[in-house]
Amino acid sequence: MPDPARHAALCGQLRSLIGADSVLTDSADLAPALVDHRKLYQGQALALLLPHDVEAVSRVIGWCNQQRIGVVPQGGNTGYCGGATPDESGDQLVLSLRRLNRIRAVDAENFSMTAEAGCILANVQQAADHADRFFPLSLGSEGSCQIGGNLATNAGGLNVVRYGMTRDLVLGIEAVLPDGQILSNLKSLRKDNTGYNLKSLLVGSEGTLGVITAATLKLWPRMRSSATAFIAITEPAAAIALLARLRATTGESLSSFELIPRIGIDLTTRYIDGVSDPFAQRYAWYLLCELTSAGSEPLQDHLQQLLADAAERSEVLDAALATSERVRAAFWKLRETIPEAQRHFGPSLKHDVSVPVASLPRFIHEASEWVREHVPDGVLVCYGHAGDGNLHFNVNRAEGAPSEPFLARESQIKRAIHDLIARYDGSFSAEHGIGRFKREELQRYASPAALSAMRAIKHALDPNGIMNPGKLL
Ligand code: FAD
Ligand code: 2HG
Ligand code: ZN
Repeated sequence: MPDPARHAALCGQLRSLIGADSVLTDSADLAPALVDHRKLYQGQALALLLPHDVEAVSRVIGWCNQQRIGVVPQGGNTGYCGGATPDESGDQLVLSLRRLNRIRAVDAENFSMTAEAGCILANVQQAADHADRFFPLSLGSEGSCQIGGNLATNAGGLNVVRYGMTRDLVLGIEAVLPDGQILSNLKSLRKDNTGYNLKSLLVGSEGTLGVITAATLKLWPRMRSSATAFIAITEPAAAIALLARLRATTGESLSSFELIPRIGIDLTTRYIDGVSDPFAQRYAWYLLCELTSAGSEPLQDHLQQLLADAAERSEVLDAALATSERVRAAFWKLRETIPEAQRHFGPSLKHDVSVPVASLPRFIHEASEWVREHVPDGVLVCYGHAGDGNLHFNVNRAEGAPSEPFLARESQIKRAIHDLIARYDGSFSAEHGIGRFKREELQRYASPAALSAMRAIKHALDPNGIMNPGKLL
């Protein structure tokens, strides 16, 4: 049971530690921070903390460690696994990074930038652009997720096929460790083999090993030419054949390769304003593919030639090349709003899975057959980052079907899909992380050696278990 007198005393101490304006306890202020983006979890909290700088974060975490109070770091709260939501006890603190939102430096010559954790991803991209540089991390949530949240989840997104996940985009990190110490390593070095790689350990640790407060990020030259195509294909196997040829012939310029099913177009054209089908005819599967370059290669000609060859092999059925920035943006809007359209359509079960790229068609076939046979009240909405072997193998409730019996079978459906993924040597969490949502999955599918190493790391850095308790492990 929460003890109001104790809570009031603790909040009083917090106010003297980081300032009264940084400790919110009013229920209206707290409400948005207590529920996750998918509305799977509704938590309670002692207070919402809004520190102004890394020193204040350090004071709070050191104090929480002494008091044995759990802290839940929160970025843009767009995560899919309930990682940024406090538990139901009302004893935890939510620590929002939103006031740490300064771009500290952009070094165009060194192709690097130092940004505080609370910077919105779109603002980081924009700051790079202003310096004639490019920061490649791109997600549908980029207008609200924070770079600290991207680092903490090791976010993937739309450009991984070329640039890698968030971990591959980081040169240095600043973080507050669970005992309150500030780990400050914002060096912008490309080479630095000095001991264990703490930066890589903190990236993807989902707030369980410390609070990321800033990072030095890699930048690339600004892209000057691009070729974007919306392509209708016969089947997923054609996507993988085309992917291999694109990679082999375009060198490094392939930056996105997204698979979209027919239902992705049906849902977005139905629910999202301004989305239209690029073709007059209906097809079963589509690709959204983009080549980019900092130089002036004739990417459009190259892509057109490749698509013509693929059409001769009967892999490609139709293709629309973006002839203007407006058309390109429309293609991307269709892809990026599939999650939102899915939400309008009704409840869904999400499976963020990956398999080796070459196994993708076989997995889609086998898993789709399973869904067809075993989930008659569900509709498969399977799309994603095919260039990385990452599918959002989601199942929506079929129109008109009752929600309750559909949702009641979530764990049975999840088990079947994740067991199949394990047989493919795949991952049950390709890019969204573990949080609270996939904790049991980690226990089931991770090897005993991996689990005991993870527990040992957690215990060594956070012996009192104050950082994001109940998440990941
Ligand atoms: P939050 O949701 O606030 O937090 C996520 C986790 O990180 C929590 O465990 C939290 O405790 C921890 N955390 C946050 N900030 C810090 C910090 N500074 N220090 C330590 N821990 C911290 N994800 C992808 O990978 N690829 C996609 O393509 C993608 N597309 C999306 C599209 C939409 C429309 C939406 C809604 C989400 C999408 N996501 C995607 C999921 C989500 O946006 C990412 O996981 C994102 O990286 C989360 O960032 P955030 O700032 O919202 O973090
Ligand atoms: C995407 O790729 C996101 O659009 C969200 O990762 C996926 O909602 C989903 O399942
Ligand atoms: Zn995704």
